[in-house]
Amino acid sequence: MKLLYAPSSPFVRKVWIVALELGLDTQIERIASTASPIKPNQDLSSHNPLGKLPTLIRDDGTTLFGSAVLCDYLGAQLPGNKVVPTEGESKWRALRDQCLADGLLDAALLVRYELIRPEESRWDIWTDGQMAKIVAALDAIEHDAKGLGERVDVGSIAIGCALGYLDFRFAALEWRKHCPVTSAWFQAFAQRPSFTQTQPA
Ligand SMILES: N[C@@H](CCC(=O)N[C@@H](CS)C(=O)NCC(=O)O)C(=O)O
Repeated sequence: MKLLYAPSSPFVRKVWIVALELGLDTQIERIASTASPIKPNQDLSSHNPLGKLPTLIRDDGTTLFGSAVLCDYLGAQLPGNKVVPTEGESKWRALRDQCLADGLLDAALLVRYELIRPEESRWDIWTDGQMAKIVAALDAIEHDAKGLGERVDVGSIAIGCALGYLDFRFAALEWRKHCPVTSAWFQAFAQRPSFTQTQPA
């Protein structure tokens, strides 16, 4: 399998951490790529019509995209694993947390993409609306943070990647000040080798 990736992408990071935690990383060749909403990458678009990363090229040449789909696909290679749970309440908890963290990241990327615009075309109300979504997602994460505990599943991994991205691109937000329980959890979780090896660059 080949994973088209960019080292700064939090969605790529989530997929790669899932691969590392499942021990599937050795079966995946990583190919550096680029993605931009305004400068289409023809090679990437030939594999993924949305032109987004991550994109996975399977051994038979077919492609998968959408980081949640890729995590599901990797999980399906090792039935019964706990990283991508497929049954019971642990499945819904992991999927919900992944959706929450991915939504936070979608809002964060929209804020970043707003900065691509010429200054006179930027719209503060739009940016404020996306920032409000980030804060609301953080509130929800903090509300349930005690439940994160020792969990290492696609939901807690997604939350870790979202927090790591805020540290990387939104340090001024100082999310730890508002989220003490999450902050304590993240301090320990971020020590995992899968996290330290995938620091955004
Ligand atoms: N929902 C997608 C989001 C992926 C995404 O937005 N990736 C960014 C890089 S972090 C990208 O490719 N952006 C290029 C674009 O929006 O055209 C997923 O979960 O994979």
